[in-house]
Amino acid sequence: MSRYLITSALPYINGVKHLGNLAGSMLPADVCARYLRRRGRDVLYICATDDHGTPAELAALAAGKSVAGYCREQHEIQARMGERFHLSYDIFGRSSSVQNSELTQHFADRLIANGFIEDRVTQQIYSPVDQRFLPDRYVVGTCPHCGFERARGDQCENCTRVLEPTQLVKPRSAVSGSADLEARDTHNLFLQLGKLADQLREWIDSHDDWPLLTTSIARKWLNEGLRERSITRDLAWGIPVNRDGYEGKVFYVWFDAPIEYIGATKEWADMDPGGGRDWKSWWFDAKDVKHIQFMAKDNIPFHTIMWPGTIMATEEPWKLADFIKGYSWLTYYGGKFSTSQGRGIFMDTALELLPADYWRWYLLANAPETDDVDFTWDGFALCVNKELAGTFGNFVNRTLKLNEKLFGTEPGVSTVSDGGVLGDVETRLAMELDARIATYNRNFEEIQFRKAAAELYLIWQAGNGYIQERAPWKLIKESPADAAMVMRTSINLIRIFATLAEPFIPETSARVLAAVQVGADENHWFDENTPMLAELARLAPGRELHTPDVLFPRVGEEMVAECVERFSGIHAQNPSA
Ligand code: B3M
Ligand code: ZN
Repeated sequence: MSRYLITSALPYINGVKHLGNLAGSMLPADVCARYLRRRGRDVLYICATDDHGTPAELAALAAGKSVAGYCREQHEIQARMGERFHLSYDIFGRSSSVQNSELTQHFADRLIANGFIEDRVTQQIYSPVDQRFLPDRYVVGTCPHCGFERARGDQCENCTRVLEPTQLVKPRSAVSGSADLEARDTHNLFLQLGKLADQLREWIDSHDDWPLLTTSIARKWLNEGLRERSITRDLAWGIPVNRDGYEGKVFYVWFDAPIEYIGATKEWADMDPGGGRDWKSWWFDAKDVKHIQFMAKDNIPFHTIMWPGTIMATEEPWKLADFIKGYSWLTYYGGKFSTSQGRGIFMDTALELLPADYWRWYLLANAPETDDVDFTWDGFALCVNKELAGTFGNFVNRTLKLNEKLFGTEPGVSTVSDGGVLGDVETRLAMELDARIATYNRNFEEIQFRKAAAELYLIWQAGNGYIQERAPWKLIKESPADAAMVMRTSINLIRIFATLAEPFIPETSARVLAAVQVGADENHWFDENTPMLAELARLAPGRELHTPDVLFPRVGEEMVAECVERFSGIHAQNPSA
């Protein structure tokens, strides 16, 4: 049986992430990990902060802190935020760890030994006003391809083309805004990606099951021709290059960041006091491992070209991705979520407004899987009010309240009652569940979580349809035994719905299972082979039930209006933040 290695793109260290970051990487990776664990598979879910890069350096400077200290603090903040969103990482590591530093040196050594690295003198932009070399992304100007005026020197955010800062029209420093820039000679290590082009193309071609978004971006890069890419920088913050003549240089953040997938696995192993965790077995010659990566589309070039190219150039059997799931953008009222402009909703403020499950559900049920998806507060309220409050929440609360009314023992407590046998309506319901749950599982296996969420919603709806059709509040007068059976069936549906919902809304799922007193021993997943008719009678008469408070209070018009106003992005900040 395969083991599953799941990674989500590593969030940059500087600042709390916005919902767009969450939607395109950490959240779907979490759902994937949760589903696979429920299926009894051996799963390792890796994430970490991407600690290096100039944004971290500049943010620390602005905060008047040492970069290392700043990163330590920010890591804590992001780790706590992940917990509060119930992201079930096995490790949330740091790319500035010793483990990653050692691995990065190893990778670079292999690349050099295997002849894929060239030392090259280039001209680098130097800013006399800032008294430093400016990394590519800190030179901004007009994109030569699409005319976007705030293109960065490494990549145009608008057309996603990769750039060199010298290609920009009207370049200026992003640090000071100074247009007084000069080119100075420096030398750096360059990875000769061109030598790997055939091997990379073959690898991409061998994965025709990948999303089109992923393969089309990879092919666009291959078709444009792969140029040498520098893997070191003239900077202070980063992993130092341990070679004579490279003093004052560090590895490029995008060189060491993907290596941290492995580095974090080593951090995970090193944290185990028993020493029983074998990090290498997940990555090196790991033929039994299925490696699934999640990321937003701007990260796809690095994961389909640069990172696999680096692995290939080591000529060692490091694990390549088996599946790369890319996501389009979540936009905010048609524009980008912007950290720098404080536009949109960030993980911390989101949780001040509503519990994590509201956000998890919305972001997964509306994931930008093929096209961009636009967040609006109206759209958000409509979705959670209809699907969470009106369907799942409503079914659970209404069923348990009714059971209390019909078979209650004391306020808030009732029992599963005895009497009656499953009839035709229940058989039909079970058949519908059999079919839908098969689809639901297939959606997960195919990494189509948006489709899975849509299916789950239909499953929940079947519950409301059932209780409406059977109307136990009327049935109780004609046939108390049948009413008891319908209520028992509905309570079993609650358990089924909550179990199935766990990958999406784990907090509520646990709450509901606790209300119907389903403990870990009884909490098994439903697969393609589970006969659902038997599951409809699983929770037997006599079980005590606790009616929970309303699971999902509705998001009202007032809150929508307030949020539209509050999160319009008027809080302009320092562009480095
Ligand atoms: N930190 C970019 C991002 O957060 C980058 C991903 C690294 S994955 C190895 O979107
Ligand atoms: Zn452009």
